[in-house]
Amino acid sequence: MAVWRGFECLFIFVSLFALCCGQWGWRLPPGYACVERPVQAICRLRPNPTLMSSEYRDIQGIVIFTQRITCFGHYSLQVKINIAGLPANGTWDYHGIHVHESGDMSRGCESMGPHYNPYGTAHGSPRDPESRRHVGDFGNVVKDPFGNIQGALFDNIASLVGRTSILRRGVVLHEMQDDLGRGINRESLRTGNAGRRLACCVIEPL
Ligand SMILES: *[C@@H]1O[C@H](CO)[C@@H](O)[C@H](O)[C@H]1NC(C)=O
Ligand SMILES: [Cu+2]
Ligand SMILES: [Zn+2]
Repeated sequence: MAVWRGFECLFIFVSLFALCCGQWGWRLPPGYACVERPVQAICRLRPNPTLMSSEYRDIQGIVIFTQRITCFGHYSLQVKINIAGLPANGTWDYHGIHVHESGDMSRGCESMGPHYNPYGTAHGSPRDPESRRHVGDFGNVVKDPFGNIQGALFDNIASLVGRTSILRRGVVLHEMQDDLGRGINRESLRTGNAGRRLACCVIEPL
């Protein structure tokens, strides 16, 4: 009986510890209850005003971020992308899309800075490990022949919570395909040669 009581106590102790202190160094933002809940954010894409070419002036879009948070940490970030108004020129085209460092749109998409890169790593693919990509590297989305982009992706590195949160930073849609760090020049490991910034927005909590 005494032995069984011991195990029971240990079990209860371990359960309580897991419930209250299970975040293992990851601190819950203030006001967050220790229950699973979704956190959401939204970004409303607008055409880059500093871009001179008229073919990209009608871009409109929404990016919705959803992430489930528990006291043990967070689940991967779901990113839903819905964009219209790109050239309806009959071709399928890849366009790089990233989270950039700053939510500053005072000079259009140019003031949003480089890819969000809190760990000082090289540019890469969203499927690369944390040490070989930027936090902001979402890779490419595909534009259909009618000028629409519809997609959803999951990311295990970018997050809406914690010290390296992407909240209030920028989303930038590019003119060219992101080479995911596999290009032949130095720029490949900085920007993926994704070219000009067509549209952008600030990630706002929802
Ligand atoms: C079609 O539009 C895309 C931009 O989405 C552009 O990159 C591509 O060069 C255009 N293709 C043609 C054939 O004009
Ligand atoms: Cu970018
Ligand atoms: Zn990058």
